Amino acid sequence: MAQVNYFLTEEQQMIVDVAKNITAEKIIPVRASLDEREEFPWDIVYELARSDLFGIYIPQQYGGLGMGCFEMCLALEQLAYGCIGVTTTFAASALGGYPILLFGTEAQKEKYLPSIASGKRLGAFGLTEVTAGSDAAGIQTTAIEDGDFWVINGSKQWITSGGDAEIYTIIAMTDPHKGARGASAFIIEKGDPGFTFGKKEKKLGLRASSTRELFFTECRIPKDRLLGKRGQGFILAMRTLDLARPGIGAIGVGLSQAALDEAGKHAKNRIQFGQPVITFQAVQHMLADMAIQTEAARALVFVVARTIDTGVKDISKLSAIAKVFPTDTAMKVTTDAVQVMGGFGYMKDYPVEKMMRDAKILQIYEGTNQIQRNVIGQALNKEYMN
Ligand code: COS
Repeated sequence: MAQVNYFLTEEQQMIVDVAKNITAEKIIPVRASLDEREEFPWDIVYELARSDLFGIYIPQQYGGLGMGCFEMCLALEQLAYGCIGVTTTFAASALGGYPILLFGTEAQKEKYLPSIASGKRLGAFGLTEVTAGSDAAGIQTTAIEDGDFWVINGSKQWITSGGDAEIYTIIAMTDPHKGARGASAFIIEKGDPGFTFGKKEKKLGLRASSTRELFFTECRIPKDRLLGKRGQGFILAMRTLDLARPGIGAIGVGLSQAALDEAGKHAKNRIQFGQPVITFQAVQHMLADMAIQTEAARALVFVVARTIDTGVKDISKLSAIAKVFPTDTAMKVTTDAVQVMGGFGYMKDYPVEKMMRDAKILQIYEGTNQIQRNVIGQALNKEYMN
């Protein structure tokens, strides 16, 4: 049966093959136990590090592979086919790396990017707080200049890889009276004085990924840890998320494909009324819709990622579109996979119940799908005014 041809180069096909092998050999065999025990996947992190995948988007001069958003999406889809908890650990490191790549000085890039590219140190991104999530400008963590230092006070909530990552890009208010324009970004290292972590959160899904609070109590960091200009923190966060959101779409595609494959194989083997349930039109139509949506989501993510890699400006709308559709699709497809498998689907003996639990976060993190629709709506509003 013909498959869609995405015309990958040899290098891109290699990324797919490497990620696919890691998924088959290292992720799928342990995903249920990582989920059950809420275990951080260090062995898989080391494997990903050995494979050079952490450096896909990082220029070669800083130890990376010098590729882009599209190749990240290729890898993320393949890894998500196995487990999106593990994949989120991988993606979150890039979320910590992108701001340094986009806004870092030469010295900051040289200091931090090689260890993120090699996977020796994991990156993380800290924006969300008790008072700020969707309202990214509502943060209350402060950074005050004190001689040659910045002194940071406050906390960050639900930070992926919090406590396990070593390099954090965080946003704090340097000029609170200026609102969004009073926010600045900083690089924080694990071990900085006054920087501590909360307990590991217990979650519905994504249980292989660690999530903790970050606490800053008179946390003193050298002046040169300011990332970008003072007051540029909000824009830095928005541009980082613009670059990362198609990757979340790609995770949705991988997860949808995995759920579809599980449901399809099961429907072929499950006999009811004397015949495989896949021969019933009711089941076929569900599988058909799952296949249509998954392929459409993949095509969308790939074409948006490739467009971003051409260097176009103002990608917020495209990036939001590439996050919303595949992640809404993942929620629908995983739910339908459970339905196709019936009682089996609901049992922990089969992987689709985990897939359905995991899918929910995709509609929430890196900007809820309601916020994405706001971003798209506001862009349309601007476009139609002209
Ligand atoms: N790129 C560059 N600049 C951007 C931008 C983007 N993607 N989005 C907004 N800006 C600029 C605006 O142009 C505006 O600049 P001016 O002050 O010069 O006019 C400034 O930033 C403020 O923008 P806006 O008024 O639109 O900000 P809002 O507070 O209304 O917030 C949303 C906009 C809701 C889109 C933003 O807060 C958001 O993305 N929230 C979700 C954050 C998120 O993803 N959280 C999840 C946790 S992080 S993993």
